[in-house]
This record gives sequence, C-alpha cells and structure tokens, in this order.
Amino acid sequence: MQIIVNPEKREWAALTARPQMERSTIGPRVAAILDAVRAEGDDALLRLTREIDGVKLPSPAVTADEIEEASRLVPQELKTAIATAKNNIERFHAAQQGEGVDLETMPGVRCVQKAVPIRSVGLYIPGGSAPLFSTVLMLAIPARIAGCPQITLCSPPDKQGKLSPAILYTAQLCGVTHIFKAGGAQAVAAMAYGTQSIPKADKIFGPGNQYVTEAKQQVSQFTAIDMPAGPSEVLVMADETADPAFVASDLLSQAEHGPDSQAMLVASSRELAERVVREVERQLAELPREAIASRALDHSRIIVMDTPEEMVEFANAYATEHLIISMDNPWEVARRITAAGSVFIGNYTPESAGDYASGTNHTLPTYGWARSCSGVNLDSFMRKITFQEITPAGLQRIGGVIETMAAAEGLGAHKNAVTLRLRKLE
Ligand code: HSO
Ligand code: ZN
Repeated sequence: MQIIVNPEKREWAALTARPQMERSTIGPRVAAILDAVRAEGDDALLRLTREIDGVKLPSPAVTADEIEEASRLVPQELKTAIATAKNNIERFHAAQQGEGVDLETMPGVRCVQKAVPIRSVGLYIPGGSAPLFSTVLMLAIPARIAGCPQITLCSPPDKQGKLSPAILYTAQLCGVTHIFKAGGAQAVAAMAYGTQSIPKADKIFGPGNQYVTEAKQQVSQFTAIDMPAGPSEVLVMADETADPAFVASDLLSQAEHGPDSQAMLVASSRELAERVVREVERQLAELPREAIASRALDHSRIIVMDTPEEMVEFANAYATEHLIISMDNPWEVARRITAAGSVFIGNYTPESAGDYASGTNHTLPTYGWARSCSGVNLDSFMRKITFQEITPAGLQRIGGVIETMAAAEGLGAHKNAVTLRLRKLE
C-alpha cells in the first residue's frame, strides 16, 4: 500500500479518485442481452443461462422441493445467527416508519402526504465466488416492512443448476414471494421487462458485477433502480488511540470483497501507518481470499495527515461508502462528517457488524455517490403521494394568491380555474 504524507490540496482530486470503470466495451453486449430478453422472454433467458452460466435449466423457477432441501442444508448455528441479524435489521427498519403528514397550511387548505409501498420490486443477489445471503436480509426485510406485495429475487445458478442454500433459505424466511435462477444482465432484463415466468418489477435493487451494473444503468431509463453502483470501498480514520491490528482487519475486510475494492486509511502519523501496513501483511497471508485482497490493496492508499480537521475534510471529500472512525472522541469527529454511506464509530465497531447483523443496511452508495444519495432504507421501497382538499372558505382565502401568480405566468386557464369557482361562491 502506497503511503502519502501530508499531500498538497491540489493532489486531493487524484487521491480521492476511484479506479476507472470501463463501460464502453460491455455496453453494446449488455444492450444486446436486454433486447433479446425483451423480445423473447424466458426463451432468451434460458438460452443465455446456458451460454453464460453453463447450465441448461428447464425453467428459471425454483421449486418448493428445492426450498425445502435448502432449509435442510443450512446448519442450525447459521440459522440462529440469521434469526438474530434478521431481528435487528427488522427493528431498525421498522423504526424508520414515519407518521406521514396531515396539515392545514391555511384554514380550509388541507395537505396530506402518505407513503405507499412500491407494488413490485426485484432483488438481484450475486452468486459467484462468495454468494452473499446477507444481502437478501438487507433488501427483503425493508421490502416486506414497507408492504411491497410482490418481492422477486433473482440469483445466478451454479453449474449444477442450483442456488446457494443460504440464499434460498434466507429468501423464504424473509418473505420473498418469487425466487428465480437467473443471473447477470439477463436477470436484470427479465425483472425490468417481465417474462412469461418472471414478474416485471417497478424498481430493481442489489449489487452485482460489471454486467449487472451496466444492465441496471441501461434499464434505468424506464424502471427505477436503487442507486448507481461502483466497487465497494472503506475509509478508516485512525489516530494514536487506534489498534493497528483492528485497523488492518477492517481494511482487509474491504479488500477481500473483490480485486476492484478500495481500502483507504487516513492516519495521524507515519509511524501508525507503518504499523498498520505490517499488520496488513501479517493478516493477509492467512486469509482464504488472499489473492483477491492483495490485488485490491494494489490500488488502495494510506494518507498521513497532521490534524484531525484535515482528516475530516479529506474523508468528506472522498465521500466513502463505509467510514470507520478509530480516533479519540469519535462522536465529535462523526458530528463533522457530511458525506458517507454508513459510519462506524470507535475501536469496537467493525464494518462487518453493519455488513451482517447490527441492524443498519449494507446496500450503500459507492464511488462518491454518498455526496448525493442515501443507502437503501425503508423509503427506498416506497413512494410518497400527496393529497389535498380545499373547502369553499379555504378557496376564498387562497384564491387571490393563485390568480395573481397565474396571471404573472401568463396562464389564463389556471387563473380561470379559480375565478370561476370564486364567482360561484359570491
Ligand atoms: N460490505 C458489503 C456487504 C457485505 N459484506 C456482505 C459481507 N457480506 C457492501 O456493503
Ligand atoms: Zn463487506
């Protein structure tokens, strides 16, 4: 890992830059996949599953027998852990339910705002080298609490044509209503357009590889998506109160996600930075995903900064997906954070806690999108509709305001809509 000491302000843009994402080469390939699924539905989906995932399926649907088998295969210890995580995630997301708004802005002018669930949502869960069943919890639980009646899940089958038992088990536990074996851009297409077997989704959620990300971007012209995505990232802020071994384990948690992950450390001294590097090397050698993590570390950085103020400013400039604050008086530092997906405070709060079990959501804005987007939360599965009713007395009170404004915009019909009614009331 590269160590940069007290960089000049003009170097910050380069230091906060993310690795380049290559869209141009896969864009046309993804567009062709989307077209095929739109035109031919399940036939194209099954053909692409054969060509890309290397498995011939009779249908994308998961059977009741497969769900039962999955439940038998998941060990009891894991089921118990999932139950605890589920409970925490449910409590935190249920607490996000608002009362709604019902207000008289003026006597006789009543304005109401009410949240309604999105009717049909599609959840994409990646398969591959580490099938992340925890993402099922993070997406299906808020969808269920929001009251979405149709919750569809797609995940790519392995070479035997199966889904990971933990994904299947968690999906049925969390009330997913439709589960399918479909992956990649073709699964995103199936949920965006609907096929004979896969229901059309009004909003598509979930992480994925470059093809999935590109497909979500392309379908977002007519179907909502959770957020623009890039590779996962963490930034750790550490001062002399931090434990170098803990910091190293957090950087490596991020690095093991994929070769394009970014792990950043902002440290208060070069000495601390060097101790963390030694710990990273020691722990890395023992990790099952050492090869992946070490590739991610190649483009990760350590920045040394003299003051906590500068460290905060740099963290805000980077706008990281996950921010860990291992510093003296961490809440005081956290108070000044204005851009981050999710913040982990103090030496005993690893990112893994939020990844799995504490209750917060782990589907978060990456690639600097934390400047403008929130992570997935209960609202992501809802829309807000406003209602209003004006009484005759209310219209007499507000009518003149509307007439004046409509006239100033030169919109005579708008003005008339008030004038005619007021005249009737005279
Ligand atoms: N850190 C990932 C989520 C995850 N980690 C799932 C482990 N499993 C993105 O926030
Ligand atoms: Zn993680």
